[in-house]
Amino acid sequence: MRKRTKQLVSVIAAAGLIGVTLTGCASDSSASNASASGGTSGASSDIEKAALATYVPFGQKDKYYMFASGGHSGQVYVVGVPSMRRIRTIPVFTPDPGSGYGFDDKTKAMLDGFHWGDVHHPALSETNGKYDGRWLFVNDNANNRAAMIDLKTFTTEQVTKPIPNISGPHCAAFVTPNSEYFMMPTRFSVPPNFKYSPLTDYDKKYSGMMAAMKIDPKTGHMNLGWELQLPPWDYDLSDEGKGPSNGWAFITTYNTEEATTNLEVNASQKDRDYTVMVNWKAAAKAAADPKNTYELNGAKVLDPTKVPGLIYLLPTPKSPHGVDVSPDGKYIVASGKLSPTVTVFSFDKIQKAIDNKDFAGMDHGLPILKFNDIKEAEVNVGLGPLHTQFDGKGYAYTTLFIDSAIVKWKLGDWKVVDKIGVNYAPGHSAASMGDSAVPDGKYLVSLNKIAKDDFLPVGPSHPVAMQLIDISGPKMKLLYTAPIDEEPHYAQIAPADLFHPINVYPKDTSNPAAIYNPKQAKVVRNGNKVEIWMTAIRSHFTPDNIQVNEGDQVTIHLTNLDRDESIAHGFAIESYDINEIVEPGQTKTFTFTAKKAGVYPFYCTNFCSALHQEMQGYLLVKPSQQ
Ligand code: CUK
Ligand code: CUA
Repeated sequence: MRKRTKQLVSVIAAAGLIGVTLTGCASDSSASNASASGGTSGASSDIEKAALATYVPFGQKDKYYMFASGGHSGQVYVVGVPSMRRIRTIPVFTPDPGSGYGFDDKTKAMLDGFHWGDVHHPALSETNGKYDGRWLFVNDNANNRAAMIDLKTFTTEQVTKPIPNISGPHCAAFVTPNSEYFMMPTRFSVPPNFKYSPLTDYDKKYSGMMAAMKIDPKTGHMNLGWELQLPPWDYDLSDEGKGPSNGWAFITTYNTEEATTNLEVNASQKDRDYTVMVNWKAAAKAAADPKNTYELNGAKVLDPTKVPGLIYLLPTPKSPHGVDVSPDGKYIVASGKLSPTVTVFSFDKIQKAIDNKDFAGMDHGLPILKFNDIKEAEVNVGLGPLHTQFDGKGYAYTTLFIDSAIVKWKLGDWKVVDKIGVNYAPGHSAASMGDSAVPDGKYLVSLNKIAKDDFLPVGPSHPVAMQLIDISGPKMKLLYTAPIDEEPHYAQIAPADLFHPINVYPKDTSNPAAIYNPKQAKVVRNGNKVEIWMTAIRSHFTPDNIQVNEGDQVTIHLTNLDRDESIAHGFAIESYDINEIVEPGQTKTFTFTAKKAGVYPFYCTNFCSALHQEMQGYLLVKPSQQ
């Protein structure tokens, strides 16, 4: 208890509150056990309460993992909630010497020469509409790729090759409720595979596309299943149906004006664009029959005008951005970024309208439903609504980009009940378990775009801010503001007990690259190819001197024999632009050409023991005789 009192004193001091009475704090249930609503009874001011509600003392852990996109950093951030401490950065589309990602043969091949990606929407794998803690999927808006992070190791296990025919899959991603698919609808309309066509041919030669990435239920690896051709519009975001609407996907459009220049004016002409509603289960079925698809750059593509019933258009005001399905699957909430309202559609009414075939007409051969038939409500939320989350208790939370606020409103009576200011300009927010069928209504994190005066200045560009909000009571309470690098567009938050990462890589005696005894270390030469099986263990590499000839192609299989968690070894060769990291028990293979003759020390880059500095050796590269 004594220790805890001290810790509490220091957090309160950190919050600038020295001098306040601490009676009751230390003997209360621990700060991190403070639920989002309670457990702060010893605190008197709001700041004090907020400090206690977010402080996680040494020896205790956060209650949730948050997985936030790293935007154009090409990474994913792992953040503990409620402390909001960043606990890991997972490189996905970007090389990272800190973990050796992109340096070994496997991850180098995964990155395939690319140096970055644009991660927007992380999506956890699901079973029965609930996060299952197995995998995290992300999109790359810039290079049309998808990636899978294995949550046993918190490392990227797959980066796909660019998917044909899609362009900037900003609209991704959602995972279907049983992780059947990771859907990647495109943002831009382009001629398939970027084939040159003048913009005057936009309406004929350009098209949108949704790629359905089939997820292997055992490994989490994705393969392109099929694609669905879409009209030449821009597509913004998507969400999957749940419960009654399971099997459907909802995708917002903008630029149904089909402008190719000056979009900020030309794509804002119409009062309504669409939410495109896709029957993905029917599409998957149809795609299985070859007579329904055509081949396009190696993809099986469905034309929705040839297979009726796959797509319906829901008129949606006005340049909608986000679309979110309520946890019970009954309502579809679309946010018109140029309108001060969100539009709520009733899935029930949509089904009735489809059954009655009561259409307002067709656009690009696709039936348009009548707005008034399917609209449940228009909720007056405020300026610049972008994205909506839910708490599972009947409330929705919409970010207002222009108002710099989050509004809470009630499903069913469609009234705003609370509003909280954030600093500044929130894009998405993420609620705890918010995209699942069972949000738990504890926390909401506002992912703000512009920080300005939140943190110590670090030059013209400030860190963006993530703000933790307690949503467990009737009023939202701001708890904490944390800086983060560019740029968490979106995040998902799941309870910590869902995840069981490994501590040590299991022995794999079937892996020809792995050896588990320094005595098995060897150097095998085959022409100008040199293959080295090497071990690392505190504090020695075997072998620690390597002799090769200038121009040799050198492959090193490095196994970390240490089996204690956290004992990783590094392997850097001076002047060779190589750094590898092997986790406990792990084997990695990396290849380089011994281009420079001479003597180059190699050494362990990861501090591993008191004799870490002794963990070194020499690469001797013999000059070629000329
Ligand atoms: S987006 Cu809407 S604010 Cu989901 Cu890429 Cu960034
Ligand atoms: Cu091994 Cu430092």
